[in-house]
Amino acid sequence: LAYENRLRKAINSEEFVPFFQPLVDVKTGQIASMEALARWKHPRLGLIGPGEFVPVAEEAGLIGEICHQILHSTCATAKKWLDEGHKPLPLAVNISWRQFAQPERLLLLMSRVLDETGMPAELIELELTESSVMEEPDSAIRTLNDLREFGVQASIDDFGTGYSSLSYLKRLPISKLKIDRAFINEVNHNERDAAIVEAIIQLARALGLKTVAEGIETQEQFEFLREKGCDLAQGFYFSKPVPAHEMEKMLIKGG
Ligand code: G
Ligand code: G
Ligand code: NA
Ligand code: MN
Repeated sequence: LAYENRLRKAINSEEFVPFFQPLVDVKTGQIASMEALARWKHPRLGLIGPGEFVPVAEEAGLIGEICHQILHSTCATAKKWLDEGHKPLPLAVNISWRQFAQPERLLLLMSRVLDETGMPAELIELELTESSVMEEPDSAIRTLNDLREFGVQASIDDFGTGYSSLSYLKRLPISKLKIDRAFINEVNHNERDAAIVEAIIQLARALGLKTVAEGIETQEQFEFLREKGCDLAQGFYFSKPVPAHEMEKMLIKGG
């Protein structure tokens, strides 16, 4: 309960901020999109990662408010970059399964934030885990179609670590599969991981989806993915998640 109360206080003092990590186009090496990752900027303890506070916030029913703060701040920042003449880039935001399970609230939140910030819906992409979507796939398809009507896209995060029904995967209105970094770690040394990554890329291609490889830390990993035809890559090899002002320095003006 103590932690829960501190979370409430932090929500009131707007201590949740997005960090940004670039996604690189494997063919051109250029930044092609960004992912917003929540951080709690604690006045005394410094930066706290989502691995610590997201599970507590979900349990306490506070994840919606934190998400609102992150989404609002992310969209306001991205809109500022657009207004300053930076190239429009898609922006991915993580959505917890708890929020995805309340589609009316999620749609309302999206429309409010888009109204408040003026951010074009077409540049927003929600990242969902396999379990968020596969728990109640028919309902997920409806929600994703509603979001799409709005202009908002979706992708499946950490693909390969949950369970996906292929018969539903082929029906999901999504645009990307993000290959979990667990398969990328040893991709140059473990033939099974290499085979899995290659198979995911081919599956995605057959379904008309783009692939993102997460957790790229070395040039060898990047080269493997380029050779196999992965579309986008993300990881410390390019950049760790950074505050907005550092992300802005990486963007190309007028590009
Ligand atoms: O940034 P980091 O590697 O610490 O993120 C850890 C986890 O927290 C990731 O799985 C990511 O999906 C999740 N996460 C990051 N930001 C958010 C957010 O704004 N909302 C939700 N629900 N999860 C997030
Ligand atoms: O679950 P999700 O994919 O949203 O998690 C993203 C998390 O992965 C972020 O918290 C980010 O800090 C972390 N991350 C991003 N790139 C790398 C990387 O190259 N290596 C490792 N170990 N973690 C990464
Ligand atoms: Na993510
Ligand atoms: Mn992921």
